[in-house]
Amino acid sequence: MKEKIYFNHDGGVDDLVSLFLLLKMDTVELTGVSVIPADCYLEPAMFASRKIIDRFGNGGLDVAESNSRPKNPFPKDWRMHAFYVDALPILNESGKVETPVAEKLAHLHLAETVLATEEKTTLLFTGPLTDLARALDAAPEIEEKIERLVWMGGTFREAGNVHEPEHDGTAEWNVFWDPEAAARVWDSSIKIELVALESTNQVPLTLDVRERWAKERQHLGLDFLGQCYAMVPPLVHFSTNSTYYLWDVLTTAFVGNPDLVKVQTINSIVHTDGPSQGRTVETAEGRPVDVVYDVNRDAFFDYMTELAKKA
Ligand code: AGV
Ligand code: CA
Repeated sequence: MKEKIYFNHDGGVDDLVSLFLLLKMDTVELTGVSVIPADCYLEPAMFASRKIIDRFGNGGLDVAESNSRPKNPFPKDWRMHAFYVDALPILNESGKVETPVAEKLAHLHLAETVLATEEKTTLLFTGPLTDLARALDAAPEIEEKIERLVWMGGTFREAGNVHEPEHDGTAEWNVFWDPEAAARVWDSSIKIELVALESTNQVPLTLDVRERWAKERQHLGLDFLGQCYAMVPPLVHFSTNSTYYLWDVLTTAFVGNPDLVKVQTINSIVHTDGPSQGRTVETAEGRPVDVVYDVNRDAFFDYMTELAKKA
């Protein structure tokens, strides 16, 4: 039987590529999709999501909008990426958008979908956890119907990826955007599987990967990957604040193929205030989370490339 997945994302290039790849996995069934305006603007991210489902899915889905708000907003330049994906000719060939916008807001859509699904649901989150925290407050009964949460978020290294005034650089962005939401989910009994910077640092966007997709662009899905990853800066000489990694795609690939990575259980807490807000810290008093800390880089790129070829 196929694993039931609910996907909440925040409209970045790798979030939208993740949606595409989920639609191509035959081991999973997407039960719902929602979009939070964190590392994106909501309107283009909603359109892009609906068009990706139209083009690469089999219908039957709607997409819910979140009205969640940040504690620490993302930089505008990064949020613009959703406009570029939404405008790709591959997604606009038909001239229409069929996948509907859901009537309910994202957190209520999540709760409703989880409760309406007979089996337990795996939650896949590739943006902040705000909608899950709100769903748990609005409908605590969903907790026992959640199989696990797979989240791109956090790090236990010294260096996070937040380089902002009044911060010490120890946080990962998806936690930093809404640290209280992460702490709320840490307080629940949900099994948490974290794809943290430890592993995503091992999958930067590099030129050899781009060249590989370019060479085989006669495959529609690889052309789509190539177009999407043309929008963001690769790692060439050294990593900067804007260097792009395949953060969310690794998280999504982990759901489809757990053999790609290594996992270790760590007891942790989330800092919600001060210059380290959004930092995840290992401590014996913390709650257990399963941390993906290592990945077979070549096997990962092979896996996602083969999946995309199915389009
Ligand atoms: O921290 C990684 C998260 C992932 O969910 N996002 C991007 C991925 O979708 C935020 C982010 C960190 N650095 C970035 C980000 C960058 N250089 N460009 C865009 N987004
Ligand atoms: Ca994201």
